[in-house]
Amino acid sequence: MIGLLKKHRYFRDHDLKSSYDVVIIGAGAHGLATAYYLAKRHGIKKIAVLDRSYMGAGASGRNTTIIRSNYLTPEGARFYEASVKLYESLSQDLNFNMLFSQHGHLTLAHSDRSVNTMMERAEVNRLVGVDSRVVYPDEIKDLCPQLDISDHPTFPILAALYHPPGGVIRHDAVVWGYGKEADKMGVEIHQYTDVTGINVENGKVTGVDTNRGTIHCDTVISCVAGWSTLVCDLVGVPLPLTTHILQACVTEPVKPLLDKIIVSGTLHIYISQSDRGEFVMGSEIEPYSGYSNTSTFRFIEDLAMHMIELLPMLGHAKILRQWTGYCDVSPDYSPIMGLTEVEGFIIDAGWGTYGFKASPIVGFTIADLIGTGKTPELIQPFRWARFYENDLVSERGAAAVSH
Ligand code: PYC
Repeated sequence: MIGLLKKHRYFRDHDLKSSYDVVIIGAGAHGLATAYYLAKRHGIKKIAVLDRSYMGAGASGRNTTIIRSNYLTPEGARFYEASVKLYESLSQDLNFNMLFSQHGHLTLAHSDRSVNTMMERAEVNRLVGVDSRVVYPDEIKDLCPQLDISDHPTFPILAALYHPPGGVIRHDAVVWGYGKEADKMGVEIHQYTDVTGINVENGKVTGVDTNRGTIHCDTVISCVAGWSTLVCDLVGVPLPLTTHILQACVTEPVKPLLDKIIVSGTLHIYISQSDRGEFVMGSEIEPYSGYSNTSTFRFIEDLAMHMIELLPMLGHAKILRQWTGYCDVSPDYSPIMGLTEVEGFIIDAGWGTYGFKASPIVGFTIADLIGTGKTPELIQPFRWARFYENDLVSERGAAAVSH
């Protein structure tokens, strides 16, 4: 059994060494992408990626796989556009079929206020080169004949933000692809390795303590999504985040029916159909914060009620399974990335419900930050210091379904 466990299809097991150049905490898509780009672009190969669980166990392995860049702020739209571009060539770059399909993304507007927000997003998107525009019911009907555009729903559809490059990708494949290629370049992935302390001397990181021993290193990156506040507490870096649960579910697989991703902020829902035929559906974050992982019947009831109003044919679909994940929400609904007051300790946190779609560009830019010593322009707006420099990036209007 032990022998079997030591053989992984996409990466090798190693004894934990007493020192590395870089330690990355979290073997999800962000951590593995960072390791991959550090090795590939900067030749840094003495890297340990540590995870207290298995590779991809957290939000990377359980999300609704949506990729898009139609954000509200120029900073957000530019950043996610760079991520979409990396996703477009990821299957080739990692030699791994990611099942990426860019069928288009429609964010529905059911009130004059949200039509205005869609117009503002379309304008910002156009200015920074993101393909999106406002469309009205006749065109919405052509784009997605399954939607009920009549005045029967409680909240009829008035318009939508149409984002043609929006798509879905096989989330576990992103994790496996980055892990496999990072491993090939010498990166060590250590599963079931729990970081219990981060050591600092004279304001500089000197290493980490784990359940398997102490590691010496100059650079530690925290890529642990919903666990960020706990890891950052180990090093005394406070994060202005609250942790909430997000619920989602999938139906049984049916024939291909829906090729657009549909999002409604007013109804707090989003849906896409996977290549396997399942409808993948989710809602907004729960209003209470905490680390419960209990799925609720209320979520399924509310979601089904709203989904069926928009897409009546879903009334026949059976729910196969539901799950919950953790989301860290920052005061301005934008992530927090880059240097901290502790030299050598780098954060990648505050991803709300939109972290998975940022994985490639997070890895790319954090690797550049470490490799060159300079904060890349794309992530400068998301620095931790913005909270006391009064320089927020308010993404409330487009960060997730409910905002
Ligand atoms: O921000 O696109 C998004 C999203 C999809 C599911 C949750 N958030």
